[in-house]
Amino acid sequence: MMSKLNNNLMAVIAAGMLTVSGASGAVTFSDGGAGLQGLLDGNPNVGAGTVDVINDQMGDAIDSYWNFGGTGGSIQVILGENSPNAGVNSFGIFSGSDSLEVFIGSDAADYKAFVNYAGGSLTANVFDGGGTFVRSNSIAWLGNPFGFYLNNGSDTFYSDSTLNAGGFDAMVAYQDVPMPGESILAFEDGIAENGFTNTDYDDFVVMVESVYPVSAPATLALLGLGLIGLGYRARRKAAV
Ligand SMILES: [Ca+2]
Ligand SMILES: [Ca+2]
Repeated sequence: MMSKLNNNLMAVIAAGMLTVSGASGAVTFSDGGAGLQGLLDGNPNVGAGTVDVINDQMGDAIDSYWNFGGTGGSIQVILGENSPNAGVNSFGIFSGSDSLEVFIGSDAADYKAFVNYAGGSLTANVFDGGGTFVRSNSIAWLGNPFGFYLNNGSDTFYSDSTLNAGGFDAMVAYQDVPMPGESILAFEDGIAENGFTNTDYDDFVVMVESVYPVSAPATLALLGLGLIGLGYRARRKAAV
């Protein structure tokens, strides 16, 4: 009886560790991170040395879904696009089957979008680098939480890796850089370029503000249960 209980606990521990390990794995850059690092270091909104593209990664379990801050608004700035798809890339927010396009291919780096959720509607107001209003886009919206997507004209990549072909991690995120409340989202649109062989994650990069990643309570609960199980196992062995 006790042996069977231990076996069950160990199975839970293994499942929990697999979940945590797979979910928190960092993306691997085909260029060692040089492309994205250079883009961020060279952008005045970020600044050289502010972000370490390898060590500052938020982790895939954390960057899948997001909430608006208390004000219900967010500001988004295009930091750069290093992709042959830059002219057609479309970036936006999704929740379930709903989606709101924020930036389109003709938008230049330094464009900004103010996204507001009010009265059951989500609205993106887009401005050019000089602060001139460009357009507004609005849809009915059920609210938090939401994910981010990038469409390259033929394929759509989601911040939730489980929605991507092969579970591909198409977006790496960095939090609290350079200011608290700001995050950087860096997309890979490599399917159209070279299959998955080009993973430089500098194809579409934006800074977001006043949006916060949703934690992963299910994953943390599994880890907690696993740790409890390990402690129990250790005591049993010590007793013998
Ligand atoms: Ca990710
Ligand atoms: Ca790429």
